[in-house]
Amino acid sequence: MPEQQTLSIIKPDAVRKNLIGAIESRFEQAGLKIVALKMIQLSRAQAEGFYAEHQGKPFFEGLVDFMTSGPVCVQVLSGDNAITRNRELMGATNPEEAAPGTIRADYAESVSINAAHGSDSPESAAREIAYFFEPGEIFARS
Ligand code: RTP
Ligand code: MG
Repeated sequence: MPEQQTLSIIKPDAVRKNLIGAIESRFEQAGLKIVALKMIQLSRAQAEGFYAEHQGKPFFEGLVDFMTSGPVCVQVLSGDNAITRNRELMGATNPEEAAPGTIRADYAESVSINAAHGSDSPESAAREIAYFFEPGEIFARS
């Protein structure tokens, strides 16, 4: 499997519930390396730009409200097949459909308030990593 990087966000609900360490720990225990990390408060413009693919959908305004409701942790995860691995660790968007033991099954409240984000393709990962991090903020870790 190819070494990949993916963009992960611990969303405001999970930060509020003191789950930062629990979620980061799942990435590390799965063998993904955290190669960049910061806590930030998204502006509305930042959240709208990040989720631009969903502009116009019925849940878009609520999604922006939610993503700006408190600080988030953004991190770049690196490892074999990291994009798919992270999505597997997160589970399905709707926690009622998420496999047992996944982040969303254990921590999400609903399809809207769902604890974590992960890039869904190599193209998304490249765009999303560059959206939050300068190249010099991402570390090579062997
Ligand atoms: P994400 O982008 O956050 O990793 O989530 P995802 O790929 O699993 O799901 P996506 O379809 O990209 O949706 C982005 C986020 O929008 C919110 N959402 N709410 N109320 C709804 O029906 C609904 N659908 C999506 C969720 O926060 C979802 O993670
Ligand atoms: Mg998505």
